[in-house]
Amino acid sequence: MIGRSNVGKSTLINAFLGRRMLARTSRSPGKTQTCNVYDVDARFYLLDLPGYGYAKVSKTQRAAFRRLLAGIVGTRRRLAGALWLVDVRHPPSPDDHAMQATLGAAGTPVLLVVTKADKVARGKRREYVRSILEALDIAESQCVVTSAETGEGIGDLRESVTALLEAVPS
Ligand SMILES: Nc1nc2c(ncn2[C@@H]2O[C@H](COP(=O)(O)OP(=O)(O)O)[C@@H](O)[C@H]2O)c(=O)[nH]1
Ligand SMILES: [Mg+2]
Repeated sequence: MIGRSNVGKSTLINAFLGRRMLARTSRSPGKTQTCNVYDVDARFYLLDLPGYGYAKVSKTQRAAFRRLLAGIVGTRRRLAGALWLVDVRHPPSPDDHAMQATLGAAGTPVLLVVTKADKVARGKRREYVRSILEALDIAESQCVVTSAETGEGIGDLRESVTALLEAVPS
């Protein structure tokens, strides 16, 4: 699971796992540079990567992040895919495009997870999501719209993750 700092990653992990305050939501974006690993029902591992795109991060930290990511998408076997989070309200940033290029180059299956759907009015939701999909050239079938606040899309996300796991060659 990967996304810009503050995109709602920790909150979504908690909603996904159905537990509260397991993944800590922090007030200091960009600080967590470790990869948290969750064993989900002994079925698969969910990797919680550090958020990217936060300005106040040192060059050393950036390099460490790139190595971590390269190790995960480049050499790990049986990686089912990347859950890539973007905030419904924000057009994709240069950092997002760079992340897409990295995942694409590695051939990692990507599921785009749009977060914080509750932050835009229902009537405008489709329009916001469509413009993100267009900017990233991603198909609707490769995308899940979620809100950890209301629980919207969390069931769909679980189903999409199951589909990714089932597609892993054994
Ligand atoms: N309204 C709303 N706020 C959210 C949602 N998910 C996360 N947030 C808020 O967004 C901020 C960043 O969330 P966090 O999970 O710490 O982001 P992270 O840096 O990506 O791990 C926090 O203030 C959360 O309460 C959501 O679905 N809806
Ligand atoms: Mg977090």
